[in-house]
Amino acid sequence: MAQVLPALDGDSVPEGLDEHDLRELYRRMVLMRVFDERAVVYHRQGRIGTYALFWNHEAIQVGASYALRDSDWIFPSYRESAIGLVRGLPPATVLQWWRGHPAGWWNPADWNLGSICVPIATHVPHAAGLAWGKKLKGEDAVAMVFFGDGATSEGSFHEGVNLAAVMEAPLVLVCNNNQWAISTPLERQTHAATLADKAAGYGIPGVRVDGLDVLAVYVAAREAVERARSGRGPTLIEAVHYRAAPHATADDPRLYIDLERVERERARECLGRFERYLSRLGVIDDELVERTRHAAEDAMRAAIATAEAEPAPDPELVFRHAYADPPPSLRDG
Ligand SMILES: Cc1ncc(C[n+]2csc(CCOP(=O)(O)OP(=O)(O)O)c2C)c(N)n1
Ligand SMILES: [Mg+2]
Repeated sequence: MAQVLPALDGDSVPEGLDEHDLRELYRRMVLMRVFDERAVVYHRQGRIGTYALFWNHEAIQVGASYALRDSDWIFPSYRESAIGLVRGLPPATVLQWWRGHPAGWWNPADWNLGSICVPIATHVPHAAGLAWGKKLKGEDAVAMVFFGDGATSEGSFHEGVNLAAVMEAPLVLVCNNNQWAISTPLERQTHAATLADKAAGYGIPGVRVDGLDVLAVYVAAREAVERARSGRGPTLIEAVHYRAAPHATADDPRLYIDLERVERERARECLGRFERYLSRLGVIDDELVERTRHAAEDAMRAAIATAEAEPAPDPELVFRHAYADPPPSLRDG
């Protein structure tokens, strides 16, 4: 099993990244962080529905997706609901999704971005199939699928990874190991020492990486993407951290989580850690930090206004794609 060492605690910059890349990674992380923080506030104000927080998962989502080209595909779970923002998907669209409005669904082919997947792991075979299809067509695009530690217990996970491995499909599997599946801890999920170890059973490489280190995640993803693109098949990346926010706005983790551990994890949160590293390197200063956060906050203010200005959908839409011939009870009702 390979191990990618964290880079942030030193001052080294991974080969191939320049100051522009570092600032862009920072901008994306701030955008995601501000989206998440504002979304929780909008939920509390009753302006969006139940919301799955991704606070402190930004390093995984931004680092891994930075290794992709726009022509590559991303398959998100609900935990990565806003990952399209890194490609310019309007935040209003994602807020619409959390409002349950049809305007929150995009055409995946417009952004090379799958729909937000709520059933655990069912998008892993979708991603494997798309990746295999790209290979069959002779295109050089790869697919990257995000899922949680709990997803590795699902049949769909096994089916998807196995298919991709056998077909040597260009797939990168990113497991966000936050060590909880709602209230089920990792040790009740698997007897394996690590989730990356599961890769051996499929005959593919497994990599463990610090999920709070955006650069380490990026380096691991870049290697996996290169491997996939050059026809050497899938890689399983296990990005390890510890969930430091509730599972979702409907959850009260105080009933089951180790609160002292959460406090320790919050002190190591990924954006502050990257910010300190970039300041040490002289890549960002206070003015840029302020400007970046304000730009993200302005974008979110505009996004919620746009989302709320959307007219309510036609209630008949619920039935439009459900029945070719509506039953009499609905037709006449
Ligand atoms: C097939 C299926 N079973 C059960 C659920 C209910 N459920 C929602 S989130 C969740 C936990 C998933 O945990 P994990 O895969 O670790 O992802 P995380 O939420 O930690 O990012 C479960 C069981 C579901 N959405 N889909
Ligand atoms: Mg989890």
